[in-house]
Amino acid sequence: MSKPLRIGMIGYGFMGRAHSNAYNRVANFFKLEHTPVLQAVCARDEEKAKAFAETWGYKSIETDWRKLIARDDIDAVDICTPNNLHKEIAIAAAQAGKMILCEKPLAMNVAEGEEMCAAVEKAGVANIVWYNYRRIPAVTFAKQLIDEGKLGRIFHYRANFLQDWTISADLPQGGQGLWRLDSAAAGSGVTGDLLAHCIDTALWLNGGISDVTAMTETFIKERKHTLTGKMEKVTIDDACSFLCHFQNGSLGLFESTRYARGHKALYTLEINGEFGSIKWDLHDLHRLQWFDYRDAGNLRGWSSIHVTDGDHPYMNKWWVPGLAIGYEHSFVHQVADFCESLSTGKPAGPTFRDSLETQKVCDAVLKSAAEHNWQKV
Ligand code: SOE
Repeated sequence: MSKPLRIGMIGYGFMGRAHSNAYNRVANFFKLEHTPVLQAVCARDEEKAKAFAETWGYKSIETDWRKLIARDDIDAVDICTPNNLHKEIAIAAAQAGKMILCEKPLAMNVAEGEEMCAAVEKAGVANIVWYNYRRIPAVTFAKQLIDEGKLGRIFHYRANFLQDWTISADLPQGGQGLWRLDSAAAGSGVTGDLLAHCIDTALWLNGGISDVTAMTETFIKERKHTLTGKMEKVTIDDACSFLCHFQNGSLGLFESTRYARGHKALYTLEINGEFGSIKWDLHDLHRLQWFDYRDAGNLRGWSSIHVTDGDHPYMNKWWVPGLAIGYEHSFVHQVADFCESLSTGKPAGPTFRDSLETQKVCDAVLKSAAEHNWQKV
């Protein structure tokens, strides 16, 4: 007998759509005891909330997030707002005893993240952060291979997240869709928006980071602010690169920018170990590039594993072997794992506590870039 997990979604942008799609799809493909029900969506603009509810099948709307949290027909709150609202909403939701699914990054900074962790842990409510790339089957498969020791000792971890959508100086900052350029709403630029994804995956695959040294740049110094109509200083990082040491002794190299002409969402990672290496690329997301030094010398070479077999992570839930799935499925997998965790009682990561570690790396990266030095995490 299925138990409804009544979702109250706050926010309705790009991520609101990705999450709603996942809630709608999951029960068609995964056998779950707890299944999401789209109970209410909340947006300040009533017409927009109604239109969103109609498109995605939410049963009702709210225009004040406090009212949504107070409702006793909501089990879980999904926070899809700009980052500056995560803390207040999450703490209020935890105090109201709601489970929480929070968009990434967890918070504006570590101090906020710590308060959020304390709130969910005190309330004892299930919580998760939407670092979705862990649940792309090829990335999950990489985790399996590493945990099985297939790469041996790890020497290098390299990741990039490259985009090019903010190169025009005419692009304003602030407001709908453009809050990512406004540090008052986003906290940081590419560090919290893009590198946070790379860091979450890295911590999951390769363990903790002990120290970092970083550089950031803001290429366009002033942009018109959508809300004030005035030219205002841009205080987000447009680009950020950092070096780090992992606790396992390996070296890390990370780069992210929104100024890499030609790249829309090129998230790549490469890990080099004692016995082999793996490479993955979001533009070719169902493939894992694999090199095994232990293969016979005359056969040794990079192979491209099509991660679409029934014995690859999540794939037996979808189509027949060989048929690929895409970006949106990572969100479906996250919902499936979250629902499953409610049955098993074993938390699905990344929890708020896990994501606080990512936040600590982000804060250390930004501090290092500001002070031109190495920072301990
Ligand atoms: C920014 O363009 C963005 O949408 C991020 O906010 C997402 O987290 C990332 O997955 C794709 O790029």
